[in-house]
Amino acid sequence: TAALPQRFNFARHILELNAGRAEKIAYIDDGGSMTYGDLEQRVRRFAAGILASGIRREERILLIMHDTTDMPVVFLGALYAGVIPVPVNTLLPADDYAYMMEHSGAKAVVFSRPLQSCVEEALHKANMANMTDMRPQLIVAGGGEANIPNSGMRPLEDLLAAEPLPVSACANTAADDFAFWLYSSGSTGRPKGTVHSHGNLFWTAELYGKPILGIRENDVVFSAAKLFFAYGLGNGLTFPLSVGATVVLMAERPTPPAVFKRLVDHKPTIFYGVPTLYVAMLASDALPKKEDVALRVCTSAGEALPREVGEKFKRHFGCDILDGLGSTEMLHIFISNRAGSVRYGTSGQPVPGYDVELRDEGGQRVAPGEIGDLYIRGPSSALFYWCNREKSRSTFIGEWLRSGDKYVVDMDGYYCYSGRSDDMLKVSGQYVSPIEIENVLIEHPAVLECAVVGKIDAEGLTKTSAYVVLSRGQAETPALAEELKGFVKGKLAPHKYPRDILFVTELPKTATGKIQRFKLRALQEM
Ligand code: 3SK
Repeated sequence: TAALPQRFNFARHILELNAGRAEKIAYIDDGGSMTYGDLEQRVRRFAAGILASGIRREERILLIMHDTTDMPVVFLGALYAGVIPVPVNTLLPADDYAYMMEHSGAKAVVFSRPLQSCVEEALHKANMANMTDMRPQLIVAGGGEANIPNSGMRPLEDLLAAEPLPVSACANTAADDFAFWLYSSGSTGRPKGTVHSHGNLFWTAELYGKPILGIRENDVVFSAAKLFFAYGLGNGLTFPLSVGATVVLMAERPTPPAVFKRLVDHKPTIFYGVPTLYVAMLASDALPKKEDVALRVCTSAGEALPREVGEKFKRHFGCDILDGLGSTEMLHIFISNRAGSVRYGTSGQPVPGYDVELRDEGGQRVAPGEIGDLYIRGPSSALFYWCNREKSRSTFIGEWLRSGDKYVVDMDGYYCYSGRSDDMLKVSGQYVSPIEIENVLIEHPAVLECAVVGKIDAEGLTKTSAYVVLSRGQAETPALAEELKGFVKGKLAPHKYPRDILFVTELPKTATGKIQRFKLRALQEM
């Protein structure tokens, strides 16, 4: 493995590494392509532009950006300047952005033009719209009408008109300096600002991208997971740019037809997906033939890939899906299957460079075949959660990180998912807190009490169900069930609404009134 110097700026490292590839295409998006030469110029221009806007080193900028060529330019440009990019999910409601603006103290928000009204609503909710001292600068990406008079909004192209920041002015960061944040969800409370260093990006490429994925210069990669996810960031930025490969980006939602179009038109050799998408792809009449794509290897993460899904995909395309386990806190995958030794239905074996332990409640290691809490140690671990000492202390324990997952390991060292230690659910590869959904449902006047649990569907994937006790006089109707789903959809990110609403007359509870979710889960299996 390569060594990491003490002074290290990941963006500078990437630009230097690809200095001999000026003519090679780095990114292809829906509107065109960008060479490595263009990437270098635009990264350095953005770095100069953001510093000229008065944003200083270590100040945060929120990125609410679709996957277009602007996204890697802004992310790497911020790193180059020593400014901290905080990419966030583009599907969140304004409430979440308002929280993130306040919590991060963002000095600027760079957003894709279609998200403008949501960003403006968030500023109002955060009470920042008219507060000139706190209001972040607004930078809009994606062309269209440029300077909107008196709006306080600037087009990204304005910043990109700056002279490139000289290499000598690139932020002389340490490998351990704060580089960027990603927000990670928890079962209670607000998302946690997970602080990562420049070195962490380097290590995910060295430990997973190159040796496990086997990514190389002549690969063309396409990730259904967007760049704002830790999974997508490694897939579509860290790994390909660490070897000079080409990346296909897609701004729209990753539906099977949208994915098929990219697989056929651009012939990626590496595709990164999540289990729900693989299931939907395999069920589609429009699934391309093996001869129409050029896949060499695929990956899956986010939730466990059901064995049948992996096997069916392999039969159809003749190409393995490497299922793995990663986390926002570890930045990418630390347990993975690998080519030549895939065992479908497992997350694979620890990635060399990471240590994994399964422990019982007393902190002792459990034997193979027994379920334990998963702890990980490795060089890409986040530094801490911003402004959240309690959660930082209970997650980052010395050199180890408590993942919150339960796992079992077999005698051959393959790890198999056995559920969460808390009540969190993973739906479509994203964490969903049942408590967050319950808190919304309970706001509806028809709902007296409720509890949300996960249900494994026929494909082996988790879907959410809400058990609802109605207020007196409310009739249990299919229309009310749909209304409740719509009510949640209107207030939370789209992946969070419960797929089933089940009306009950009471919820099972302990003597002290705690809802017994395990009883509801058992009901689901009957
Ligand atoms: O969910 C996962 O398995 C994952 C994988 C890679 C990076 C980040 C995450 C959360």
